[in-house]
Amino acid sequence: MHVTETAEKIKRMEIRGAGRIARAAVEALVSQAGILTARDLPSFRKGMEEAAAELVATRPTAVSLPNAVHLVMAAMEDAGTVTEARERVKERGEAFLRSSAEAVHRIGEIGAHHIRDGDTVLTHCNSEAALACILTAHREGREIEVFATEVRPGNQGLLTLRVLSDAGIPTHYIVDSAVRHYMNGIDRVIVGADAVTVNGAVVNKIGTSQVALAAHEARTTFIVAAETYKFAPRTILGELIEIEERDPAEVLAPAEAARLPGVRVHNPVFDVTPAAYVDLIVTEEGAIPPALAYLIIRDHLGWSLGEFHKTFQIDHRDQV
Ligand code: RI2
Repeated sequence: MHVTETAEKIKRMEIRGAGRIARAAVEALVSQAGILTARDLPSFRKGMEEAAAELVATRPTAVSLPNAVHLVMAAMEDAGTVTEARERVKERGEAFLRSSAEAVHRIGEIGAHHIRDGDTVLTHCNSEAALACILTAHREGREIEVFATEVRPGNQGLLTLRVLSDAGIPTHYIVDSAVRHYMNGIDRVIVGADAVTVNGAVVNKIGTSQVALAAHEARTTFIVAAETYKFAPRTILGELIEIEERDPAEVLAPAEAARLPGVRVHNPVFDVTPAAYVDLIVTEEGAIPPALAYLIIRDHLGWSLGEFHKTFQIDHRDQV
């Protein structure tokens, strides 16, 4: 698929889910590298950079998107010719697609260990990483039931219901505001992530922090399933994750809103769950407490504070 078509689909959320968005962007970059006609390396790079910028600008919150795009673009760094650059983008892109799929599989295996026979699990939104844990536990023979939320306003809960129903897992469908009502009967909450910050806070679909709060109050284990490329390197520098605000029309029909002139409708689609409410983050490298988020950013994404200082030529003395 071409870059612009992919970008439009991501914006409209026809392609959605932090992992899927990253993979679609990488596929678009690989395809762009294949079709870009450039006489020399600088113009090839420029064409690729424009494509990367268009993809990254689609949605601001899921850090999987800039992380994956950065990884693929960095493959061109020491290419000497257009052919070489094209080849490297292709190789790196394909490697990312393979490792991203493997990561979900591995997260499923690791996360499933945290689901016991007889458990009732609650999930919010539609996360392939979180579902991988639930599906693996079910495949391994654990008898489980799942509560899945509706997820206003996008109703991504329906996507989750289809996956669970296809797998034959007994499932309960509830509106988002019913979470606390049921929480005492829930053994595990498992959700995905769009971003994990250096201090272990988790950015995920709006409502996740309320689910976490209810889980915390009920002493229910709260697990996040997130590939390492969802960890946000730039939060080391104190950068905040931008919370996407979508069209208010997704929340209240424009005709209805027009009759309510004094009312402003808000539609933030993500929220931040503090690390204190997160028991475990399951990555493909293993399950970690949120306090170890920096290690993932440093050891698996290759970004440390020193790296930032070099890359952005920050003078250490200015930082103190
Ligand atoms: P996986 C989604 O965002 C949800 O917030 C979900 O929990 C998260 O991405 C991670 O999804 P959106 O695109 O990568 O629906 O685990 O706004 O599939």
